[in-house]
Amino acid sequence: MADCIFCRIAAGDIPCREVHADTDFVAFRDLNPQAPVHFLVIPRRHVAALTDLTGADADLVGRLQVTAAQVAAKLGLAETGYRFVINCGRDACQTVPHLHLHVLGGRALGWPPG
Ligand code: DGP
Repeated sequence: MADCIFCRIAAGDIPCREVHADTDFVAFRDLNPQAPVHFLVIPRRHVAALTDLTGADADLVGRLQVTAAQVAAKLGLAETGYRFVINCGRDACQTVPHLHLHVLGGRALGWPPG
């Protein structure tokens, strides 16, 4: 989608600090990091939000999480741990309407989240 910022990042039209790229997913550092390590994993295919997923997307979402875990390990987070976050919609503060998985680590994270 031409007007989607994450589609444009996936297409290479907007620069990012990439940490992983393959046929289906791109991972890059968050512009506004909330932890010493904070990256996003997105599917190249445009999906606006969790609410748009169907059963046909189960494999995509599973591989999204496996990819995120592998990148987290590559960045040294496997031993100390990390958190996955997917914000969906207004109440969860989703600001970019392209499905993205936040991976946060590198410090002790508080719980419950705000
Ligand atoms: P969310 O609130 O879940 O929609 O988070 C969107 C995140 O995307 C937010 O933490 C900031 C990040 N972000 C927004 N625009 C850009 C961008 O152009 N580049 C990068 N690297 N991150 C971005």
